[in-house]
Amino acid sequence: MELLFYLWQYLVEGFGLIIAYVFAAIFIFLVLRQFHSRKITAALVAIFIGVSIAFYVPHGMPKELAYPLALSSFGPGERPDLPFRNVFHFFRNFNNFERISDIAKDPTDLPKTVVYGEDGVVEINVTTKEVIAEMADGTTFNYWVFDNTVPGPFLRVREGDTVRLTIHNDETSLHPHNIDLHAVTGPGGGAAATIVAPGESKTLTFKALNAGLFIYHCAFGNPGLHMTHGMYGLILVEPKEGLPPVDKEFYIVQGEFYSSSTLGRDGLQLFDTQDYLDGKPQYIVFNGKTGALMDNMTANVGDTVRMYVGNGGVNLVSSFHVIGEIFDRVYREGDLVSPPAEGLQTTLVPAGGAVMVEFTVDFPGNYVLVDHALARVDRGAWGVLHVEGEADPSIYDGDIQSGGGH
Ligand SMILES: [Cu+2]
Repeated sequence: MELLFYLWQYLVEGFGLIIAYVFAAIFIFLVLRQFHSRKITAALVAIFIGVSIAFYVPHGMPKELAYPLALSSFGPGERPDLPFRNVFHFFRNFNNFERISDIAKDPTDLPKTVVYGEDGVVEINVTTKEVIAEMADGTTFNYWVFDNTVPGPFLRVREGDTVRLTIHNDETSLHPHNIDLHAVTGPGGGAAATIVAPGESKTLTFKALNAGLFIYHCAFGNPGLHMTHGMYGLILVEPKEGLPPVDKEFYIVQGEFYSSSTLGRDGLQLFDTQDYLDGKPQYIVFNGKTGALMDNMTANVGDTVRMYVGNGGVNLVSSFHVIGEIFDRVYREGDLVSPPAEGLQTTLVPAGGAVMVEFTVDFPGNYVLVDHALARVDRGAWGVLHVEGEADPSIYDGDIQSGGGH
C-alpha cells in the first residue's frame, strides 16, 4: 500500500498515457475508415502506433524508469545505472528499508576535539545503510548513507595519528559499500580493504600522514552512483599543533541528486542515469536535503565562525559564498599547511574536495550561504546563519530583513 502511495504519480501518468493512446488510436481508426478500405485503414493505424512508439521510447519510459537497457559506459568500474534486477529487488525489499525522519546532518554535530582510545589510537565505527527519507516535503528518495545522515559523521583526527576504522554494512542494504578516505595514503584510500557485503564488517588501520580537510566517500562499483545517493562526508586531519580555537564550528557538505521526475514533484523519486551522465541534477543541496540549514546555525556578534565545507559532487564545482560576509581566512581546497588566503568573497569547493573558511561576525542579521552559481539556489543550495547581538551603525546602517534572505 505504502509503495502504491509513493508511486501514485507514476501510475496516474502511465494510466493517463494509456487512455490517451487507446482513444487517439480509436479516433484515427474511425476517421480513416470513412475514406479507405479496412486494410488501408489498419495499415495507417499500425503506422501511427509504430511512429508513436518510435518517438516515445527514446524520451519516455526508459528515462522515467531510469534503467536504460542499452547504456554503454567506459569507466573502470560498473556502469552507472542500477542493474535491472535491482528494480525487482528494490521493490520486493521496500518495506525493509528504514524510514529516516530527517536525513540532514545537523551542521553543529561535530566533535570539538580528537577523541583517543586507551591505546592512543583513534577508533572510528561507521555503518552503511540504504534508507528512505525526504528530500523536500512529500518528495522521497532512496538514500545510501554513512550512519543514517547526509553527509556522514564528521571524522576528526590529528596529523600522525593512527586510525582504526571499522565499517559495517547493515544487513538490509541491497549493495556492497566501502570507504575511500582522501586522508589515507594507500591503494584506493582504503576502498579495496573495506568492501563490505550486506551484514559484513571490516577494519582498516591507517596513519594520517597529511594535515588537511578531506572528503571521504563510498567507492564501490560505480563510485559516483554511490556518492550521488548520499555516501560522503568530511575527515579533518588537524595539523600537529592543532587548529586555533574559534567560537563556532559548522559542518556543511554540498551534494547533487538525480531524480527521474522534475524538480519539486511529490512521491518516491527514482534515480535518473541519463541526467547523472549529463550532469543535470534536479536537486543541489547542503546536508542532504532542501531546507537542511534553515534554523540550526546561530552565532553572536563578535564570534569567530569556522565552516568546514565539502562537496560530494559528483558533477558540479561549488562556488561557496556567504551573502553579507567576507571570509577573513580561506584554507583553499582544505590546505591546512600553507598560510590561508585572506579577504575572499567566494571560494571554490571542487567535487570530491573541501575548503575551510573563517570569519568574524560583526553585525546581527541573517547571513545566507549559497552556491553562487545562483540557479542552484532554486534547486536547494542555500542555508542561513543567524547572528544575534548589538548592531553597530558605524559598520552597517540600514534596514535589516529578519527571518528571510538578506
Ligand atoms: Cu556505497
